[in-house]
Amino acid sequence: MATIDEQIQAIEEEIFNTQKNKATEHHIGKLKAKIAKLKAQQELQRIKGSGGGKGYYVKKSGDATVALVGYPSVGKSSLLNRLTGSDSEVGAYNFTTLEVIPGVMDYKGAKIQILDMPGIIKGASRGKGRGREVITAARAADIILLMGDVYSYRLDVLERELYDAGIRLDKVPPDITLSPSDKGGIIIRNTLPLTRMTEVEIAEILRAYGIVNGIITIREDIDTDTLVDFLAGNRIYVPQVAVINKIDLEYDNVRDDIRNTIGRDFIPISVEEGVGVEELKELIYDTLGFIRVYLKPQRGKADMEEPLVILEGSNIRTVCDHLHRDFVRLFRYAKVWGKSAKFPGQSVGLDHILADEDVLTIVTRGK
Ligand SMILES: Nc1nc2c(ncn2[C@@H]2O[C@H](COP(=O)(O)OP(=O)(O)O)[C@@H](O)[C@H]2O)c(=O)[nH]1
Ligand SMILES: [Mg+2]
Repeated sequence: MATIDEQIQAIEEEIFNTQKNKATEHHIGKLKAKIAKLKAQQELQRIKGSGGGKGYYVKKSGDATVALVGYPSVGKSSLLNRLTGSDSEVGAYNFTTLEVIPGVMDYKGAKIQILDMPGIIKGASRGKGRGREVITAARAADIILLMGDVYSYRLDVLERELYDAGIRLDKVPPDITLSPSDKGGIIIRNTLPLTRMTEVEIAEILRAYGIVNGIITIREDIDTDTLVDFLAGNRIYVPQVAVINKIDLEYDNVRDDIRNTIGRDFIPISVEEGVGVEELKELIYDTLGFIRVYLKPQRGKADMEEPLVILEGSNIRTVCDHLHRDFVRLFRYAKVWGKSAKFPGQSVGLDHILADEDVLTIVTRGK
């Protein structure tokens, strides 16, 4: 039997060789849906395949996690050591880092966990090298730091590996909603013209995912991949920061080539000489987006000197976890003053989302 890759290729050829007109639209839609389904199958195999072997589980510590993803020997371990003062083994040869090594960077009151990972190589998303472990850790990160150096700077290839593992960099989830129903077929509603997919294709892909009835509302000009991302539902959307290391070694000659190749902003750094490292810390901090929350004891004044620094979008539960693990268990309610409160001193629960400069009192049951 042909492999999934071969089957996909055969269908792609068939599409390529089919005249595109009204009469064949339905047929092509079906073929595209078939490809979408095969890709989904392939992914499932990958995920199952990664069930064996030892996966890395790095306990989250700190307020946010940054995963260093890069080729072997670009300076990931050196950077971790420079940012956090930890001691990750630095080697002059490939594959020095065999496991995920965490360190914590203290910056402007935030504790940011940095994960040094084994170098990623082509085929990582299919489990090559330590690919699986890297990808598991990367999926749990709040930021992915793509790292190359003046010799290995194909960050576009790294991004492709992450993409194939379901990780979407600097993207937001598709603006699509689906309300399934028992009958009535598939109804497509779009709030703007769709230029990249026909209704037939959309319906076929939905059917390939087992959806035969329901209303799908589409609010962007989607393509097949975006629709499949939505239907697969297991994609990770995460911001990225890119660096190119070792600019102390020839940089002027390769600068333009690097720019053209990676097609995104990056910070040129030299870990060895400490160039660009402060700028990188700042960018990591800004990209993560932190807010400050002031704690006020039940009786007494808020501590306006030392805010708690937490990630934007955090709720009261995050704060409780932060303070002490008993706080969630003993939690009764919290009172909030500031931008997130409907009125000063509003009583809220664990799921309440906080805003910058909120003042917060947590009321617990007596122990
Ligand atoms: N010239 C130069 N060498 C560096 C720099 N950063 C790291 N290295 C060297 O590159 C090699 C690989 O570094 P390492 O941190 O182990 O890379 P990793 O495999 O990505 O973790 C080591 O010999 C480092 O000393 C840099 O900024 N400039
Ligand atoms: Mg290393």
